[in-house]
Amino acid sequence: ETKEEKGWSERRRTEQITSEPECVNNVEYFIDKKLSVWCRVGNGEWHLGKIQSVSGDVACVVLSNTEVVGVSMKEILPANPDVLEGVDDLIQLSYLNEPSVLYNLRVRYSQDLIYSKAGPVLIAVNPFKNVQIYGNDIRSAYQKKALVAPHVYAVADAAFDEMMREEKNQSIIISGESGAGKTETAKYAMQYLEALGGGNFGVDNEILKTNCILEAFGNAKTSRNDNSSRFGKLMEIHFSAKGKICGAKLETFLLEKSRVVQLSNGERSYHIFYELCAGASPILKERLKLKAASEYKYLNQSNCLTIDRIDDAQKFHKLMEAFNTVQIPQEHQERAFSLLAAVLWLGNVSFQVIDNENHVDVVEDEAVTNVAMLMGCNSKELMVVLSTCKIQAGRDCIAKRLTLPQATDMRDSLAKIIYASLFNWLVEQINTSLEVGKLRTGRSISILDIYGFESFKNNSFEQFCINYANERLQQHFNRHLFKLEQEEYEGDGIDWTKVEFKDNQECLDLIEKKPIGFVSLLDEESNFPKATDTTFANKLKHHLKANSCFRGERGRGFRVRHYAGEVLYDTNGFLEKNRDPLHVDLIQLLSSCNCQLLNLFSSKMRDKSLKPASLSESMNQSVITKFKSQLFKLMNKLEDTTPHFIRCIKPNSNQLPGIYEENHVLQQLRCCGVLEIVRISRSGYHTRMTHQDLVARYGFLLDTKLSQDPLSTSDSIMKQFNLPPEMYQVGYRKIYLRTGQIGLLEERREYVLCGVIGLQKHFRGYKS
Ligand code: AOV
Ligand code: MG
Repeated sequence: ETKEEKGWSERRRTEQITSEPECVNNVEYFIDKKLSVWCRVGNGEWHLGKIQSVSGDVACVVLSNTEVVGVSMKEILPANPDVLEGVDDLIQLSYLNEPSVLYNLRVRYSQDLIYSKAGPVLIAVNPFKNVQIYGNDIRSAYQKKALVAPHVYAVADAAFDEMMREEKNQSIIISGESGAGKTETAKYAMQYLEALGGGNFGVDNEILKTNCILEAFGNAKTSRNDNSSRFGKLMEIHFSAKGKICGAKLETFLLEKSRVVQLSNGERSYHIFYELCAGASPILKERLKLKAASEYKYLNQSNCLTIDRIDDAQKFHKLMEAFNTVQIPQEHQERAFSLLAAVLWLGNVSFQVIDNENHVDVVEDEAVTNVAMLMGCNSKELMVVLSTCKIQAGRDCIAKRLTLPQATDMRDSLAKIIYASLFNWLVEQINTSLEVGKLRTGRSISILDIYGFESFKNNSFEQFCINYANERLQQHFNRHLFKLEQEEYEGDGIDWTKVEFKDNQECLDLIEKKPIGFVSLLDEESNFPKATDTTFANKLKHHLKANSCFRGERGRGFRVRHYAGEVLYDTNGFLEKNRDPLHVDLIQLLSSCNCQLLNLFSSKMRDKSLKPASLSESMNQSVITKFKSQLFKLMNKLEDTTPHFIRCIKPNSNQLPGIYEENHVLQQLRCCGVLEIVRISRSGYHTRMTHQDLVARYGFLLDTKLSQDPLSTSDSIMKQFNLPPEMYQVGYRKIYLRTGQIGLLEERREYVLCGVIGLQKHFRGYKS
C-alpha cells in the first residue's frame, strides 16, 4: 500500500465510522446475522463466540471451540468482523473494546507485526527475539515512503519531515514499563535518523555508538530486564537547513548509585565491571591487578555473575571500539579502567574491630594496597581516611575513629563517588565529541528514553524517583493527547462529546505539592538531624493520608497508587540517600591522588560543596529536589517541541518470545489510556487551519465573490466542495477536518493551478 492509497482507504474508512455502540444492544441482529461476540467466561478470559438465544439477561453462546455456555449479557461485547482482523491502526476497528484491542494486537504479534498504531501513538510490543524488520532495505523503503506500515522508522521519518517543513523542534518520547523495549526502540530511532541525516558529520554512526558506552556504564541486569537502564537520557540531534546532522547533545538524569555497592539477589551491578573482568587483555589485567568477577564482593554478593546469552568479553571489545569512535584518548581510557578496578577492590577492603566500642582499623591486605595503587595515593593515608573522620574541636582538628558501620559507609561512599563521577565525566566526553560548532535550535529531534516504571519486592528511594519521573512523563502524554486536544475543540466552540481519561494529577500532587507533598516532607525530615526512617514514615502517614493515592503501612512502609499500578515502598535509607552527603575527607583524598581524573572529580565536588547557599542554591539541594527541578526543565524543553509518542508494551514478565499474557498487556494498555486515545482520534479532527490560512490558500477556488469575513468564506469553501458535514467542523478561529480531507482541497488546488486532469478521478469518486 502506498501512502496515497492508504490516505484514500483511510478516508473511506473514516466515513464508515459512525459512532457505533460498544455493547450488543441489538441482540436479534447479532443472532440473525451470526455475528461474533466476545464473552467473558468464569475465569475472566474473553472468548469468541456466537449468540444462539437469549432469555432474560442470560445469553446462550456457542464458543469457537464448540462449547456452549450461558453468559450474562453484561459480559458480552461485540467482536469485529474477520475482515478487520489484525488492522494496523486500532482506529480502524468498528468495535472498540478491550477484548477486540487485545485480540488485534495478539494477532499482529503472532505474525511478528510488533508495531501498531493507536491513532497518533505508536504501540510497540516487545518481541524478545530478533525480528527482521530493521535492515537497510527496510530503512530505505521508509525513507522513500514506499513503506508506511507502523514502525519506529515511520515515526522518526514523520518527525524529520515535520521538522524540515515547519522548522520546529521535535521530540520522540518513548515510554513503557521496565523491560518493555524503550532503549531498543530509541536506538532504532537514532539509527534511522543517523542514516537519514548522516554523511556530513564526522565519523559514521557516532551517535549510535555512544549507546554502547552509556549502556556499559549505566545499564545493569535487574529482575525485570537483563539490560535495564539505571539512568534517564535525552539525546538531542541537530540538523542543518539541508537536513544533515550537524551535532548532538546528550543529557542524563539521576544514575542509580547505590547499585555500585549493593545488589538484590539475582541482579547485577553495572555491565562494565563484568565486561572489564572478562575482556581485559592479560597486560591490562596485570596492570589493574584484576581478578575474576567472582572474587569481588561488590559483584559476588547477589549470586549472579553472568547473563544468559551475553558474552561480557565480546561486549568489552565492542566498548573499546566505541571509545575510539568517540575519540576518548587511550590515556584516559586506561585511567578510567584503573578507577573501575579501584572501585572493585574497594569492595574487598575489610575492617577489624579494635575495641569494645566497635571502632575499627583497616585490614592491611592486597585490597587496600591495590586501591591505593590504582587511585595513585599512599595506602597509609587511604587507611586513615577510611577509618577516621576529622572533627573540628575548637581550633584543633582531631581525628575520631569510626565504628564498623560508619567505616563501611565511608568506603562505600568513596566507591559511589568515584563511579558516579566517572559516569558524568564520560557523558561530558561524549558531548565534546558530538558537538560540532554552535548548535542552533529550530531543527532538532530529541529522543527521550528514561527508566521505566518499576515495582519490585523491595522498593526504595531509587524506585520512588524512577516512578516519579514516569508520572511526570505520563502527564505530558495525557496533556498532549487528551487535554490540549479537547480543550482546543471546546475553546473553539465546535460540537464535541468529551472523552474522559485517567488523570494522574492527584499522584503528582501527592509528590510535588507544597508545603506538604512528599518531596517537601522528605527534604524537611532530611534536614532534621534526629530524624530516622521511622519518624519519616510516620510523618508521611500523618500528612498525606488525605490523598487517595497514598496509603500508610505498618512500620516503615507506605503505598503509592501510581498510574501504572500500586507500589509498596520501604522508607529505609530514604533520608540518607536524599541527603547524599559529600565527605570533605574524601574530596581531600581525591585531590591528593596522583591521578588527573580524580583531581578533576574532586575539584568539581569542591566547587559544589564550598559554594555558599546564597550563591548557588542548586548545589546544596537534596537529591530529590534536584531531580524534581531537572524533570521540570525537561518537561519545559519537551513542551517546546512537537511530540511523537511511542508506547512500549511488555507482553510477558519472563522476557520470553512468543508469549502474550493478556492480562499483563491489558494492564499496560489501560494505564496509558489506549482505548481513550483511539476514541479521541477516531472522532477527532486531525487537520486544523485558521480561517485566514484556509482562505489564503484556497479562497481563489471559490465561484462566488470573497466575503470580508474569513469565517464565512471558509464555510463557503467547505460547502462548494461538498465536504460532508460529518467530515469537518467550523470553529470560531479554525476549521477542523477529519483525516484525509485536506488532501481533497489540495488536489483541487493543484488541479486548478497546474491544470492537471488526472486527479479528477479521486474527486468524483469522493462526491458519489
Ligand atoms: P526498557 O529500556 O524499556 O527497560 P529494553 O529496551 O532494554 O527495555 O528492552 C529489553 C529487552 O527486550 C532487550 O534487551 C531486548 O532483548 C528485547 N527487545 C526490546 N525491543 C526489541 C526489539 N525491537 N527487537 C528485539 N528485541 C527487543 V528499563 O531500561 O528496564 O525501563 O529501566
Ligand atoms: Mg532502558
